[in-house]
Amino acid sequence: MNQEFSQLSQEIQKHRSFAVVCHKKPDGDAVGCVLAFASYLESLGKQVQKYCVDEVPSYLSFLPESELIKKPKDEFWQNSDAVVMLDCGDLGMSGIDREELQDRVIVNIDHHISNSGYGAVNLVQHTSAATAEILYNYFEEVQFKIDKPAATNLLCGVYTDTDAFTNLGTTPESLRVSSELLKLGANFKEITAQTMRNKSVASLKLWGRALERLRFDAKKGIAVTVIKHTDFDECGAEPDDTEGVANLLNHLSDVKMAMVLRDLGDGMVKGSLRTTKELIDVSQIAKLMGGGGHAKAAGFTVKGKVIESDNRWKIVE
Ligand SMILES: [Mn+2]
Repeated sequence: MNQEFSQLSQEIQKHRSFAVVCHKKPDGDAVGCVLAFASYLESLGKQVQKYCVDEVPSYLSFLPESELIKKPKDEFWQNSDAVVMLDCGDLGMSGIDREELQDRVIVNIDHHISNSGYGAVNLVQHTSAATAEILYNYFEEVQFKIDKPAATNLLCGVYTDTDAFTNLGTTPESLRVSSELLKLGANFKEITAQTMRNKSVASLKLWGRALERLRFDAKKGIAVTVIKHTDFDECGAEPDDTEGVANLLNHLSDVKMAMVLRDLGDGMVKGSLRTTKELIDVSQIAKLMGGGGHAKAAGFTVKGKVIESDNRWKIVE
């Protein structure tokens, strides 16, 4: 067995009770992994509780047993032997106070390139499209029998982290794993319906405004649009619906970088940057603006307001 897998399996044998945690603002990979890994630990007769500092978003509530994910700080949390961190690039991503994590055995399973290996045991593979892909391979090695609910949970992770198998994270391995999970009975229909075909009329109205205001600088290859704070009320949309706009702009051809500027209405402007180009790292641009993020998706918040001049959007003081 691969050394990292056997270290993980040995570490798990040492403990009796586990808190299984994912990152704050959980996505499909985070929630799917918590549920799948908890079911694996339960199959070994361990005591398990699933945690996240934030609620599971409603579009992921179809995932089997997602309603059992709690906020940390209960008695089980205080007394569990080990904490399994899933899909957390660093301890901060979990949203849990560092002090609360001190002196605890931490098991770190993740695919973020920035992961520093903060656990007592680390299973970090940054070439994996999703943490769920790593879990699948681990389960195969330790011969954990993946049932239908676990297959759905894991496939949801790979499917959402690859943006429905369209982003550059998608590899032959992620497709192989997905194919195996389908064979095991993952509910693909439900996954696509809930995670991709899940838009509200309100969010599409918001997208309509953003598309109408889209400006394209052909020389620089940059597409920019604006969402005003009054749009949310007028469309009945939620601030979360803005993320969808940024991803939508990734579908434009001949665009090197797409940017959504959100006028927050309190003198601040929030920018979301996206690219699909292999050689472009938008986190560097976000950093120049005092923000940060990933190479393909990043953001910043600055003081100012957005105005239009010369058919372009500008942030002014
Ligand atoms: Mn992930």
